[in-house]
Amino acid sequence: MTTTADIHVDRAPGPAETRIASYLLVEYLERLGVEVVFGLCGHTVIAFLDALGKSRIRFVTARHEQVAAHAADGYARAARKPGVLLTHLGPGLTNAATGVANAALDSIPMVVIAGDVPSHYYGRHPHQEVNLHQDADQFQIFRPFCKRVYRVDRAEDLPRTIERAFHLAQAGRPGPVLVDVPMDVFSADLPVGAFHQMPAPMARPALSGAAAAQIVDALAQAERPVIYAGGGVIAAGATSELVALAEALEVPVAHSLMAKGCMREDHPLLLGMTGFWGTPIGNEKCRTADVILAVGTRLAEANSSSWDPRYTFAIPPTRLIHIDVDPAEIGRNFPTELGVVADARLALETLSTVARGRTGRRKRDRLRLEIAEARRAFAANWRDQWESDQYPLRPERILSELRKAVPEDGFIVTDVGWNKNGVGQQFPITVPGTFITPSGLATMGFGPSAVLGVKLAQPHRAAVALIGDGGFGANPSVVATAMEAGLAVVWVVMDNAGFGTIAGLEAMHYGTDFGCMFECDGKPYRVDFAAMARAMGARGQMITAARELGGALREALAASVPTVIQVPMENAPTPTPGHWNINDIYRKGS
Ligand SMILES: Cc1ncc(C[n+]2csc(CCOP(=O)(O)OP(=O)(O)O)c2C)c(N)n1
Repeated sequence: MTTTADIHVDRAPGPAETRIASYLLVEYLERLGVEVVFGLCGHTVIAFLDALGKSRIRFVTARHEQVAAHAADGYARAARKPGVLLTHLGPGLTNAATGVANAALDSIPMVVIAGDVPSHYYGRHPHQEVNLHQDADQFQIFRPFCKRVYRVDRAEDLPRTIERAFHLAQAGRPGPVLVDVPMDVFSADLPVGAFHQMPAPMARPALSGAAAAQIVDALAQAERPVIYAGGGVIAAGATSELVALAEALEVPVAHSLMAKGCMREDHPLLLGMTGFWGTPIGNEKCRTADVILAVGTRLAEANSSSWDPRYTFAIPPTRLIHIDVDPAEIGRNFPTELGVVADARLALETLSTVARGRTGRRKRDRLRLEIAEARRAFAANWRDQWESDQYPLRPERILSELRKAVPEDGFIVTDVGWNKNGVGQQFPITVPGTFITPSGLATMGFGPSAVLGVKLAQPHRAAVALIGDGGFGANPSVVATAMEAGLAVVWVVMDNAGFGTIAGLEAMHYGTDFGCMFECDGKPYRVDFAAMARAMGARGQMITAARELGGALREALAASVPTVIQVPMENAPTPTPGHWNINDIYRKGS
């Protein structure tokens, strides 16, 4: 008698042998090295979930698809591999859209697998389908921000489409790809060998020797050169190459928000962040540079002071050399003397090798001293605040306690608001990749969720989300998800009882904070997030004096369950050495 065991032992599959697509798909994901899928269920994806449940892949179920998407984004940043997100159709997909768009604008590799209505209902407008103006149209919702949106209309296209998705999410400039799968496709039969094609190993584009020599010449001969690093430098793992180039030619380094951590905070050639919330020396050195080498950056508005030549970049007369993996980034906002499409690590590696072999460059004897003095002078603005005992706390005191408590290799994940702007400007980061922030879309609600993925990717390192009460309130269900997933993350809620950054902006221009503060019966309204965390089974502590914060942080970092630390805070603005031209637009009427 033939047993089932006999069938599976040492037998090559016959040509007609088939299995259900979702089981083959999950095995393929395992072979791709996928270790975790983030998502939320729906009737369109339970065939896939059954297969996931029988696999080695972990499934982290969130209570809102935006949380799952940000967690997948955080995971991708900390694990340095694509995040994988699973969503139901219609409302699941639209809920996820913000999180996926956030990943897209920060060039984070992600594959989104979404269930859809059965393919044979095409044109009949079934339950939960997005179809108002086109039939079977839900995947189009992701079109403006995904590198590709695929709808799989035939089961036999699923293997090829998934392979394309993983290839495209990582190739060139990384980003999300959507694979929209009608639910009958998950349950269709496919030949057992259908998922045979793996994504091709890719050699990244390098810098030619001639271009490298030209760039090193320009930097060496310049009187006031600057290297301007963007998030592409961190994403490409190019920070040691960046430091090597800067040191070989004695060129100072300024950076975007996304590139914070590209050089140790105490490196004598580091100018800091540029733009509206940047540092005065960063803005000044960039504005007065004769040559700027920009690498892996969009030269985005916030970091470029709205491209106004009076503040951060005056190009021309500054000559710009721009290296980016995406040709679309080159020459968009500034005239560019030389554009190079290359991987940041390969380019900086070649440049540093050429630079080290070069003799003769302009002397820049006073440079390190000048940087040290300027950075000291700017830091003097908040030195007292770092020690301040006031209650509600000064935001700077929160930063200083955090810096003391979190190990250098711990992750600081921010949201938007004082947390992002203050950390970008004032918080020392020494290990590349430990600062994680939503830059391009600047999504309120990113930080509390992204930290889940970060901790999952690096379970042995500290992971702290520094966020406002607005950002935390956007989706407090993250605490329940962390409990279920066993993730001992820490949320530090900077609580100013409102959307403080916008309240401050409105107060500055209109003398009111209407619509920006949390109020109940005309009084400030504070949610007790610490008590809420305890109700969810997590730890929660409300800080009642500045001196409590350090101990609370250390206990939270040592705990094996997640902790919310709520810190009542003064709504004080972050210093703004740069410019944002929205401030020229507001007009007050009667
Ligand atoms: C989803 C989303 N909605 C609105 C905004 C606009 N916005 C930018 S900062 C901010 C306030 C954030 O408040 P909070 O999290 O409490 O931080 P704070 O500004 O008080 O430091 C808002 C609403 C945004 N960035 N994202």
